[in-house]
Amino acid sequence: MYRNINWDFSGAFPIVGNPNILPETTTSYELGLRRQLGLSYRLEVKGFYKDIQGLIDTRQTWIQANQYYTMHINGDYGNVRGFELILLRRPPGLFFGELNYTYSVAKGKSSSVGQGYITEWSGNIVPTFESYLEWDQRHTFNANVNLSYKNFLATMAANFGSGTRYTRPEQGRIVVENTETYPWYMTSNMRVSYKLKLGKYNANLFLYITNLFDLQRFRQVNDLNWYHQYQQLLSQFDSNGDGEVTNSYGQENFFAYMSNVDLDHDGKVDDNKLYPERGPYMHPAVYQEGRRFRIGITIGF
Ligand SMILES: [Ca+2]
Ligand SMILES: [Ca+2]
Repeated sequence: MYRNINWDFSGAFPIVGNPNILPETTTSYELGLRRQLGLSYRLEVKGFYKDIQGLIDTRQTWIQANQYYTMHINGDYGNVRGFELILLRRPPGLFFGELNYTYSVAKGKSSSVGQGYITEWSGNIVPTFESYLEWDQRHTFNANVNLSYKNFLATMAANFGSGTRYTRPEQGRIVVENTETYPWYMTSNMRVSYKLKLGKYNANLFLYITNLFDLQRFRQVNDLNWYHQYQQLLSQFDSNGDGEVTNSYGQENFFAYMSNVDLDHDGKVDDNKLYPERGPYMHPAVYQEGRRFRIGITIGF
């Protein structure tokens, strides 16, 4: 808001604040239904609709033909809608915990405060139509389940999210944002503990496992252009969508695909095209950390 309040235009692509800027306004509606099922279960269904007006973006103002500045304005709007299902089981009992699922769609004109600025700075045209917002994510599912028996407690927490959005690279000057999706992502942790007495002390023996299913998923890629190129190529040739192109769709199709992805001619898809998320030089750090075990004991005095 008060950024560059002295209107200093000495740098390239100056950007100034706007003390007249209004707060973003959100109108949200939520309709929910909560139902008790027996003594220990509860089911909740919620629908939500949220309109965000006056999302802050930037606009260019031209002083002379070769000089302009960029100012923050209340330019954009967004809209989030969806529903949520929650199933809860209270302790005590052998099993207790919570499951929840959310379906949501987020659309609007700009995902972040700087997006318009970056778009104009790179010489592109700011779109005047709606697209998916960067944080649009269709499905999320969370589970937190406990198993409790005598001195023994096991807790599992898992979060699943369908793919988040990215913008297709190299679209020319009119950029349609966030039409593409990354694959789904999941985290899963488990903690198992056993309470015991050590003399007069209370002790807790535990095993903590992160990435329980040892998944190799990613939420970002090393080189977006590279990733998008080979992902597109695969979906173009892989008619059954299992991630592989084989001879069974016809040799012509197979060879056309291989001529793009087997550049060392060893008959196999090159690694950097088989795992395009790792980029041309096979960057290893795009994935989530592998499964890990930690064992420990806590003693209470
Ligand atoms: Ca296939
Ligand atoms: Ca090869």
